[in-house]
Amino acid sequence: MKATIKTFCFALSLLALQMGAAQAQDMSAADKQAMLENILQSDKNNDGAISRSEFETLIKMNADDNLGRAAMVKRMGAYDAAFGRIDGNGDGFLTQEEMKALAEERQG
Ligand SMILES: [Ca+2]
Ligand SMILES: [Ca+2]
Repeated sequence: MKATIKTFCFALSLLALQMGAAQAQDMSAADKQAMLENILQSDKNNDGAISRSEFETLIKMNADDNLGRAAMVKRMGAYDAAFGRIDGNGDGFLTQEEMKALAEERQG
């Protein structure tokens, strides 16, 4: 198995990011599980980071499952905007650190 603890921790950080503080309380356990599975599946090369193409896959899977804000991003085709907002250093990959930074951002 190549799905290591590193990958799992990465998935959890992304999960926290996508749920957001308020949405976390509204998501059912089934929804959380579905999103976690989507995250693990979207990191196709298991490098612990989400590339731009992997991100689009993830958003589409989440949108199909009606998770978080993914449906809105998909409907608007706002992949670049959503990705760019998370990719703090602009290198084209979403790392754990970047997703933690965004997850810790409080809106409003
Ligand atoms: Ca990857
Ligand atoms: Ca980056």
